[in-house]
Amino acid sequence: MPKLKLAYFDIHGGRGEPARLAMYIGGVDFEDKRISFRQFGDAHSGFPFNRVPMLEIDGIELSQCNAINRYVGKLAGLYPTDPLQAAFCDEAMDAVEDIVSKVVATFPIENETEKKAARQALADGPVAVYLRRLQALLEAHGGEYFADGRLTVADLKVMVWVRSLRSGVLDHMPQDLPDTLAPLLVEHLKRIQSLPKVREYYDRFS
Ligand SMILES: N[C@@H](CCC(=O)N[C@@H](CS)C(=O)NCC(=O)O)C(=O)O
Repeated sequence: MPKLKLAYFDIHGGRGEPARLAMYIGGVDFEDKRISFRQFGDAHSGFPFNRVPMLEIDGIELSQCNAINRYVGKLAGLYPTDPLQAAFCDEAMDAVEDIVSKVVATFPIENETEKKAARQALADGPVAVYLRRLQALLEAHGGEYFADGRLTVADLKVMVWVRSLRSGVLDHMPQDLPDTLAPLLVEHLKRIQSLPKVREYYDRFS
């Protein structure tokens, strides 16, 4: 097994969290390098594309969260071997990436009125579209998991996003959007969160 080090913010969410979770669940040994926003600010030019997450594999730097998710998913046994199931897994992960990028684009807005308008437009438009479509994908693939009829990195990525929407960390984004628009995603979230290894992972931080 290569020596792995994942660098990402010290938060329970975001683009690096699914890979951390996948490696924990799959018993893949890795160094969990958590960095503060300040440390990132000082050192961002040291990361590929000036961004995180970054996974070091025997010293080789790998960027792009879904590439990292696929790689660690394979090591952890949480990525389908069947090409079509792998495509379903990618579809869900890339959809989350689309919508996360749109939400993150509102972070730098300093004017509160403008931020509120931008977030409300997202809630009424793309966020609603992505929640509904992800729920439809879940249903189309049996209702329990996004691919392969079992837990994959896609479930972890969707779970992390839905949890962050419901957490209230995003000002002006109604927290109840997943519950009202995509209740099956909320059931999915609760199911994934109740898995023993996932509970164990989060218990370490409380
Ligand atoms: N396409 C990249 C996006 C990475 C990204 O934008 N990461 C954010 C944190 S979640 C970041 O490093 N932002 C710092 C910045 O924009 O300066 C990926 O999929 O990993």
